[in-house]
Amino acid sequence: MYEQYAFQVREALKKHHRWMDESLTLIASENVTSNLVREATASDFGHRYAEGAPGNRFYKGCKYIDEVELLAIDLAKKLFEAEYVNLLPPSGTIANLAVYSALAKPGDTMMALHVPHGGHISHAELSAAGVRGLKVRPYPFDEESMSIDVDGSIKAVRKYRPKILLFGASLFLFPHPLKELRPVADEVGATVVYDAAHVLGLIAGKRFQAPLKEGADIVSSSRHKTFPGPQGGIILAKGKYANDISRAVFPGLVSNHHLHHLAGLAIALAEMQEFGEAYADQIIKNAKALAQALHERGFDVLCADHGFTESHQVVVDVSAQGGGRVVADALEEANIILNKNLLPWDDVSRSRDPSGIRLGAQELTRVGMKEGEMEEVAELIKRAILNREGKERVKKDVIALKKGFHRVEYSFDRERGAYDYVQFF
Ligand code: DSN
Repeated sequence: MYEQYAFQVREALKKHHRWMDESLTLIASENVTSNLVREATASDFGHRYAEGAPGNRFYKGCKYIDEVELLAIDLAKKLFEAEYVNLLPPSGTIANLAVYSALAKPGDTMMALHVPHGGHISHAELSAAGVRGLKVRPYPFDEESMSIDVDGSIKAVRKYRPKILLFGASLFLFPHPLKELRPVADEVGATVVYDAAHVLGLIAGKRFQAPLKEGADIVSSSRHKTFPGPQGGIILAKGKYANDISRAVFPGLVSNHHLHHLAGLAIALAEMQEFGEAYADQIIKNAKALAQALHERGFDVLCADHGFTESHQVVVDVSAQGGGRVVADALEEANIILNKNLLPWDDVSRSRDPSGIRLGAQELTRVGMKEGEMEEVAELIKRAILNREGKERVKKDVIALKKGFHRVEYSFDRERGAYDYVQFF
């Protein structure tokens, strides 16, 4: 009697796959994993428990899980040049909460970016920072260059004497001033934390910035945005934070980590060792090309005087076209998938109807698109939004453009016979 529901789910998955297959996927926080990674995430590891550390588990049956976890730790330490690695958090937000728990107690102050300036919700009192009882003070921010105001922040740090200086963002166009603000962190005894969720793949590819070398003590992150792993979290740190972070994660916030995702992560780490530099390079080239092409077609792309972007992201003020909600809805009808986004001048209460849209080039780059295709993507967006052409006509051309791009590049799949990432059922 209930079998129909099982098949309903399967049908929905099939339809979703087909839709994504025929879409230009530009959400800046997503990516596609290779088939090798997907095979690992569908493995028996996903049925098992392995609380504790490799070689010292509370469960039996962990021989091969230990092998994979040790390999993943080793690969992560090498790739990110980190003294300590924790791969257990199931998400970036839990990774952040674990770091807050390790470093601060309720009532302590943290400085972070205000959400409309790009801060992630887990940096805010309404989310993980508030769960830990932290008071959050925003960095002064320069809206024109979309950058943290260094002089203003030095003054603010001296005034508020935070326990944690948190860098990193969800709206993240340019590197953050770690070198510039590290001295004032030392002056007030603050620990410097960097949320690398959006740019972890660019960091792995030695592009953007190297937070642990530029002044961060701890990097906290998800691992499925520009870093193309299965969903989950990761913490990288200097050795002296190892015990506090380990305890905060287990037994603090995580009981069993997700072992199938751990196996997929190990493979993604190997992929990024091999292909990360080429991948990160192309992501940034594509983001710049997309920004330029949208700008030339009349869109108000942020930071035109600053080269638009140094990351995977492109941010556009679409208030003249009806705002982020209207534009994202219209584009979805044409199979162009991106998200509406608060811009720095939006009040946070406008999060459901903000002024902007945010585009990420990382996923289309992963399936092989280059600068030429970014021009075509910009033209399709223009036709749908500025020309107000019929969505069905634009969609037809979106599907035609996407047809040639079904293989996950920058992975070992190609050497193994390059099968199609959408053919899963
Ligand atoms: N909220 C996600 C984003 O930036 O899209 C990150 O968790």
